[in-house]
Amino acid sequence: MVQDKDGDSRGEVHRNWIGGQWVKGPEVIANINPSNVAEVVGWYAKADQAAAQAAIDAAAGAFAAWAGTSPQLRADVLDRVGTELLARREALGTLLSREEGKTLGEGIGEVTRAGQIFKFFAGEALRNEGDLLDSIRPGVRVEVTREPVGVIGVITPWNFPIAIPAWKIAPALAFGNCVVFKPAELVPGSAWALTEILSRSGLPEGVFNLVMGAGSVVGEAIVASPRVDAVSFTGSVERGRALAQSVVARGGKVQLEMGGKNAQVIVDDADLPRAVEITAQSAFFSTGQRCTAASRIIVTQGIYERFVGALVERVAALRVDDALKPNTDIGPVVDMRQLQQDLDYLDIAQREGARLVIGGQRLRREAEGFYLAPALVVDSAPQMRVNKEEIFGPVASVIRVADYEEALAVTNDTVFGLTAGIATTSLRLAEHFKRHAQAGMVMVNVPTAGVDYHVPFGGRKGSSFGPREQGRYAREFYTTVKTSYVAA
Ligand code: UN1
Repeated sequence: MVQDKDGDSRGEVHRNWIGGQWVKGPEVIANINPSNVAEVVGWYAKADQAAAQAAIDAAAGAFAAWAGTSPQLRADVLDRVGTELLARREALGTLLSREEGKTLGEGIGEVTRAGQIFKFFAGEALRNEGDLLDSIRPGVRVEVTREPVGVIGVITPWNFPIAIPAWKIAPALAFGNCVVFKPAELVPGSAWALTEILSRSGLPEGVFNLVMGAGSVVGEAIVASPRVDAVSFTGSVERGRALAQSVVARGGKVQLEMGGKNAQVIVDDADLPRAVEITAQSAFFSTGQRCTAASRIIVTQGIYERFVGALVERVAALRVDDALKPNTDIGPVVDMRQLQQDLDYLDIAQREGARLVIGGQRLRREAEGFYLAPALVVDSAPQMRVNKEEIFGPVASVIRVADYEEALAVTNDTVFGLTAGIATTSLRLAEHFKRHAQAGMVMVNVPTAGVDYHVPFGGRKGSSFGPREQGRYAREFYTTVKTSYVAA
């Protein structure tokens, strides 16, 4: 590798973006490719507490001017970012797949989604409409308008390295907020690439800032700062709950997207090949590393044997390999910690009496990586830990139930409520499930994961907290309401 301008023999170190400057960090992190652990995708500067503070100050300083800009200016910036993401989706998708391990098709798809999100919110900047009413007092009018919130802390997970940042950053900027962005430490590459595009998009200094680093340092600084008006977080339940307490305690606004233990119900009248495809996609694609993935497959007894037989055949045919190889269906698990968690849950399931029918072993491929054969567990009971706790890997368990009523009861027997899916040809059951599944998103004959960007995203119970993300509903979190009374 070349000697870079930092005098660093590792190659170029990608810096943090603070107040319109590329800023070095006291430490450097290596971004490792989970398909080939010998490969460093890039080196990234790690921000410390002082850097996080500088980013927050820059954002706070830029807010008044940015909040007052023309919506046309904000729309133009977001539109340019969207255009560049779409134009470079192959290169950026490759980077994403190299650092996260999802397949190239999924990586390019995710960058495409990020581009579309920026374009969508470019339009939303121009559609920030309000209400005008007559007051109950004669001669007085009432206006209800939306104003930006201020500085938004954006804290994102590793499993969607560009789409989740996009669906928080784009609406934040569209409505006139400033942003301090802390991506997951495992995937700084896509975050940095997005920042580099934003740095050339026409944003004034300080409006958008990137601080890569540890949650316990950088995340903590964002959460604790009274200058950060709102925090949007996607990640674990444990971290989300703790973060919310700190933010709320100091009067900040918070939005959380956390875990799932999503059910995919298959009833007797389901179209079998379609049900199998939907389940394979929901449970195993993106290596099962989606909060929307289905991990409880609830099957009524009339179709049980045929369905499980066909699903096992489908899982056996899934090709697990390097994320960039053209025929790969399932890439590696993101890192060793996550792989160990997947393996531990498979042990737990078997100790609790469930039966592993396929997968679950580490796989050797050309290069050393975190490869795990997609695993299916059967004879599992709703109370087992494998059916209660989020695993976040290519691991699914099958629960046999007598009928639809029991399937619905098991679906709702969880502390989570993000997505719930049913495969059925019955309009009656589809309608009933749609109304009674306790989830923020219900899927009828489509996978539980893989959502659209122009409609609300979010869950109930322990899965989410605060207003919905995405689509027109995103405005709720990224704006604050003002009611004005005017007498002429
Ligand atoms: C999707 O399924 O398309 O962390 C998106 C997650 C979710 C995003 C899922 N917040 O997996």
